[in-house]
Amino acid sequence: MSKDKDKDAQGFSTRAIHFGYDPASHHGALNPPVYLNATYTFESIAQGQQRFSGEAPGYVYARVGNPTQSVLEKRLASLEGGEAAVAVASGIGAITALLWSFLESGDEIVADKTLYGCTFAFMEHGLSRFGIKVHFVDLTETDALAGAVTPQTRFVFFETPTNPNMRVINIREVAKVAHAHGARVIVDNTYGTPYLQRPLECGADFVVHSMTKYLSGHGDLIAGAIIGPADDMVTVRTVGLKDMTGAVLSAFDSFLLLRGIKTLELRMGRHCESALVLARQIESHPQVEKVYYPGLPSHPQYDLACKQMKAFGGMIALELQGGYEAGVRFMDAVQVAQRAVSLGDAETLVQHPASMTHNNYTEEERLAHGISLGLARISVGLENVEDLSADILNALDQSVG
Ligand code: 4LM
Repeated sequence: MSKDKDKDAQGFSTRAIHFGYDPASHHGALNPPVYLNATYTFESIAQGQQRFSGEAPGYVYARVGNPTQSVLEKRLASLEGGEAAVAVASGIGAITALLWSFLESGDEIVADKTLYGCTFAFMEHGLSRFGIKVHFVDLTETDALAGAVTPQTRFVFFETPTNPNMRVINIREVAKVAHAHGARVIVDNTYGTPYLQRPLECGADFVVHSMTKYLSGHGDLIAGAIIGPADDMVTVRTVGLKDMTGAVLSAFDSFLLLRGIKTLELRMGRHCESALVLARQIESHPQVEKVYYPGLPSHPQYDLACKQMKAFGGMIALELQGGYEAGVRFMDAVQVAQRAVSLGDAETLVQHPASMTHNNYTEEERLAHGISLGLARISVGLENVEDLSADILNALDQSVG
């Protein structure tokens, strides 16, 4: 462990490839072995009792932890600059395990007005059934936060950039206001990834991820993570994960994530470069009404994005002049890009948020939360940018009715 602490000073990819694993302790195996165990043996009943009570270290049962998963958790904590991490079975599993660990009936949350559809459904329609109130405000206006926080506010929750409309929220400013009112800050860093931004270093208390996306990078698994203070992560593991959600990540998916994370820096570099090229081309296309990409000077939070993010990510949203019908024609016309939800894969993906990822908002909620019917979303993949550009520009030409 002390060896790993020294490694904190190493670069992002060096840590993404090595941190938290010592081959010498595993027969020299270059990659962490996949421990396919549901349960673990004890040398004596006394030893088992000590492990269960937390007096002695060691594994007891794989719903609580697994050695392959532990390597992944150490690596995630290092990359996000946090004390500890808990890996779980999905992004929604991460958000629910964290919140179920700490919330009580009567508590309140302030959340940004734009959230991934199932996160919104959990907060608006799920938590409200258990006496927890969620206030949705526009967190790009920090003043709105001060007006929504009450003595009952336990958490402030947001994505940045937001899914799907790419609003960028000032993590430092929100953390300042939240902390002044005794609330803790959770940032969903799925779009950003720890390579582009590290919310904990900007004052956030917790980071959550859908690791299904860029961290996996290959569209072959569903996973999530929570990163934060070590004592809180013990609570999340023993309450939110073990008892309240059971959302355990498999050892094999932990292995695949360790494999994917090794190339996160390389992949993000390519995603960001290609997305910036495409965003500029899309913005100057005559059929396009509006492009939402934080790397364009026309983006309302461009200056903030330049300061808060290392680059601007691989996600673009756009609205066409012909509205919804034109958007559908555009998405139906792509040939290299694939029509699918999810994001962060090698393949470029296009989808229609209003009817797909954000369809659990009612129409009124969707409009109130700033997600238009005509919005189309692109997750820019790793294909050659010339091919993507030809495909997207051709599809934009085809969007004319
Ligand atoms: C999608 N997103 O947008 P799991 N947080 C953010 C997300 O975008 C997602 C989740 C959490 C999409 C899924 C179909 C910012 C998911 C939830 O799907 O539970 O790993 O993550 O296309």
